[in-house]
Amino acid sequence: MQISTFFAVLGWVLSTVAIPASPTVEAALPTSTANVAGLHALAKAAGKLYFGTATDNPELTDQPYVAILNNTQMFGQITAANSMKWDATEPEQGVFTFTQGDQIAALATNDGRLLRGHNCVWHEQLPSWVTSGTFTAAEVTSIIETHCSTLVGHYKGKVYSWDVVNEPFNDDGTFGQDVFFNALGEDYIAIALRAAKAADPNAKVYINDFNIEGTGVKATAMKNLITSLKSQGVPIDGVGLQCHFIVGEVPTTLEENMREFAALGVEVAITELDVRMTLPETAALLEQQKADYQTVISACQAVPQCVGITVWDFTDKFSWVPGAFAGQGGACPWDENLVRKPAFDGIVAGF
Ligand code: 9MR
Repeated sequence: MQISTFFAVLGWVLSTVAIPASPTVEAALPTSTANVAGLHALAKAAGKLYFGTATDNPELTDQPYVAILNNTQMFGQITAANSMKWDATEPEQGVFTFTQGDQIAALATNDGRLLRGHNCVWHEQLPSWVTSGTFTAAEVTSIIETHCSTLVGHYKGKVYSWDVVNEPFNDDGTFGQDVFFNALGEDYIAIALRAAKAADPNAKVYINDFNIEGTGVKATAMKNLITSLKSQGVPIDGVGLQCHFIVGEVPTTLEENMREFAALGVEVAITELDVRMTLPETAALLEQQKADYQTVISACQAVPQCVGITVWDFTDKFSWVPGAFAGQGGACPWDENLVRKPAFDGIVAGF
């Protein structure tokens, strides 16, 4: 056999034989080909305030990761994935710890980047003193006010926007039953927003949720809440669309929905973008994921009130997805080896 024929046959065999998952196959998957200075630079050039990422304290010992994170052309905004949450910041009543949150804040502010605060009031990641205490409505009010004003006050002047209330709704558009709602009904939302705004009047106060990215009952519930808050004079500056999507399932009404939010007089941000898939990754899945990322960026691009986009960490190495959904992953624009995926090019194309 001629040597060229041999290689042609070998190439055919390699391209047709299903090889079990291994580093060899991963290396054969398509990667990014875009040659750009950075995603934040593109976002700015496109008129947006930022392209950013979530990050977490344990990740900051990973030097190759940090090198990408600290590229201010790539990421112009940072969110703490965990270290500004209630369990991290007020583990005992009245005892506040900001060391971990400050480390994330410094990453942003030392480099002149924007910081999103995440979050003041949420039914998850609460310390047990909040969830297992027996409190009157007046006490819960005071607990919310103390937490929000101390947390937001600590970061006063450093935060572009706060997710003051996180995930208040069930998927059917009813309010989640948590320690706050059970004591105060939906009034807890206004209490938190007012306390946060008073603590840092220059920070935008947001409500952030998932499954409100497309039109539907949950998005309608959020719109009704925003309308109601505005009619009562409660501060509300923005709505965060988390955008934890599944490959091939980006809502077709994303742009229309963002316009409807904007029409209420609030800004919109994409706060926690990732696009997960059932593993293993394949070339076809990565191509669809690229298209999905592009769809999301394009929708934000089309709506002037969409101020920016945050990915919920940029690498599969540190994604929350595999820990939350068995057998799923691959959700981020960089792979586990910090190699840019086609999804990166989807983001570039979206701008
Ligand atoms: O990324 C966060 C992960 O490390 C935590 O274990 C998890 C706990 O619920 O929270 C993750 O972040 C969530 C965010 O705060 C709110 N929206 C959903 C995110 C993914 O769960």
